[in-house]
Amino acid sequence: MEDILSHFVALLVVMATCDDVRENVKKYYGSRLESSGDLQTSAASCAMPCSVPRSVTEALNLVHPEVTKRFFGCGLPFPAKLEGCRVLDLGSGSGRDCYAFSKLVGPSGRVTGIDMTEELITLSRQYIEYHQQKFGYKEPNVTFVQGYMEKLSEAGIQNDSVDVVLSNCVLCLCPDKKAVLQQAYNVLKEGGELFFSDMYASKVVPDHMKQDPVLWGEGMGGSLFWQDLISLAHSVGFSTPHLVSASQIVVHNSELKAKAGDISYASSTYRLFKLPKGPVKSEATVTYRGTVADFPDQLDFDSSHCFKKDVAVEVDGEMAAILQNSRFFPDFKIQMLDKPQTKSESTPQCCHLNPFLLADKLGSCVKQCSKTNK
Ligand SMILES: C[S@@+](CC[C@H](N)C(=O)[O-])C[C@H]1O[C@@H](n2cnc3c(N)ncnc32)[C@H](O)[C@@H]1O
Ligand SMILES: *[C@@H]1O[C@H](CO)[C@@H](O)[C@H](O)[C@H]1NC(C)=O
Ligand SMILES: CC(=O)N[C@H]1CO[C@H](CO)[C@@H](O)[C@@H]1O
Repeated sequence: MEDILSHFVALLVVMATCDDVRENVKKYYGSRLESSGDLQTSAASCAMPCSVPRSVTEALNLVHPEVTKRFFGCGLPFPAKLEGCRVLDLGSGSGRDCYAFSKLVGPSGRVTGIDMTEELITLSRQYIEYHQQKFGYKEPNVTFVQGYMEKLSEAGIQNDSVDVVLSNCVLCLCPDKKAVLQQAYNVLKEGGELFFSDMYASKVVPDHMKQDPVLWGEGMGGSLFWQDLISLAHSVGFSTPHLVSASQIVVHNSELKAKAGDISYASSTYRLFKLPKGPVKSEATVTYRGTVADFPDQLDFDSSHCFKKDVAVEVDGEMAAILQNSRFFPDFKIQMLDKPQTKSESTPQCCHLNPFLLADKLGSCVKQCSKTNK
């Protein structure tokens, strides 16, 4: 492995333009890495949050082993209530998540995976019929498109056409993150969401680390400082990101660890909604009806909102707007309070959105997961 790495580094000159960065990433994932075990961090093995709905585990277990072998994600971007949804997976790779989504959206839903790396698109397409038969569908509901997620309309994805955009460890490889978020926002229908897992840094990653091709390929060079996601999301029109789950990433390779210095990394999943542009949002009292599949007693919406069935709770204006405008609308009784949004919720530190704090809190559970994955 060290051999492959140094050979790989020798092949590359300093990356200066976006195109160079992309070519580097294509090589890294298209031909250098044979399987997830070749990655230099624990990103892929620490992906499992503590409790995963059974339907998700079952869907993942049905995916063909050749597809799963080339899984390079760092999380589990599987929101509740995907049935019937039109979903788009940015940077779909070998297609593991897409095939699991294909099962979860059911025959009336549809899944599009987009990836720029030809080897991976070719690999993912080889298993379309296999999964169609496995899931008992009359026709396949999944397609794989080769293209760039910065240019979704060129790839044939229309504006306002997608219910849920998903992604697993891709934004950290991408130099222009704002462009990607903007594209995701444009193709989403109003009320739709971007639900994605990615790597984040505990502080802004300095430029010299971005120039290092292996650090970039591992996602360590291009990871966003987690707080920067919040301003980026707002700048393209999304609601404030809600933190769903997080775990620490362990860098195994000592050379890379030294290069990272005092920066630590976490893998985390956030959800961001495309809400109608409207007047001031009002707080509300909301009651979960217990109607979302897999969540009869409690809907774990994010790390700070777990809605218990038939228990009325007050939520802030943005959460109220999310429930009112998204696919979760039928699952809640919503009573608007005539109180304008109070400012107290959005402290500048955003502790409730910090993946490093959440990862510490969930620490014992992460250990369990890494044990079962070894
Ligand atoms: C770390 S891998 C993750 C793949 C997949 N999501 C998974 O979980 O296995 C990153 C993927 O993103 C793709 N990718 C990176 N930048 C991209 C871009 N700008 N447009 C499309 N695909 C991109 C790469 O080709 C690679 O397959
Ligand atoms: C999609 O929406 C964006 C933002 O409103 C707009 O700039 C762009 O032209 C639209 N693309 C197409 C193909 O209609
Ligand atoms: C992307 C894709 O092929 N979607 C198909 C999924 O299945 C439905 C119903 O069978 C088709 O209408 C879609 O075209």
